[in-house]
Amino acid sequence: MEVIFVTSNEGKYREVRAMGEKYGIEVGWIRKEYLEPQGNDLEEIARMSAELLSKDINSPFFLEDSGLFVKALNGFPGPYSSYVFKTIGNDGILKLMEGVEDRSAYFLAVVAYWDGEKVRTFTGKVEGKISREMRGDKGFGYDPIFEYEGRTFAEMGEEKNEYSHRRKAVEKLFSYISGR
Ligand code: ITT
Repeated sequence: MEVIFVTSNEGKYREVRAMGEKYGIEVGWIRKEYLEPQGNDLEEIARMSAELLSKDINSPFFLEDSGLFVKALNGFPGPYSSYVFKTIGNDGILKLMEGVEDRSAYFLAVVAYWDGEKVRTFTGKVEGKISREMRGDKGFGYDPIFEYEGRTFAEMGEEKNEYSHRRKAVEKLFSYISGR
């Protein structure tokens, strides 16, 4: 069985392709930046993005929208994670967190699957902490500053896929479409 993943982010695609193997699902890739409506609700953004994209893609597909939510920053950057990463990046988040004791943060992933008729969403969440400095050279995005049980995602490599927000959301999708 093949299903198409629409994303401009190669790091995300690689992770999701590896997750498909367990379910016998081949993950195809449309490398594309698509229109994401602005808003405060990740699930709503993902759903609307998929509805818009469905006008251009003639087969079932999914996309995945994620965000990093930092407790001491009242959930920032949240739905603006992509823009914030491109502008102030990991250095910028670490600066905002200087002197802050409560480092709690979580990643949220929303998968939006277009089955040819309608959109269905699946979510996944992982709780962790913002590290004091960047550590590790694997992964992508905020991985060097997101600590899970003492190690950053960028220090873990493949192992990240066992705990990640993306894994949880994507596995819900894969078990839905494979009936497993
Ligand atoms: P799309 O084309 O799939 O939208 P994107 O990189 O814009 O790719 P998102 O909007 O979902 O993806 O991601 C928001 C930001 O959060 C972006 O800067 C990512 O690098 C970062 N991010 C998402 N998932 C991450 C993860 O697992 N680890 C570290 N950073 C992550």
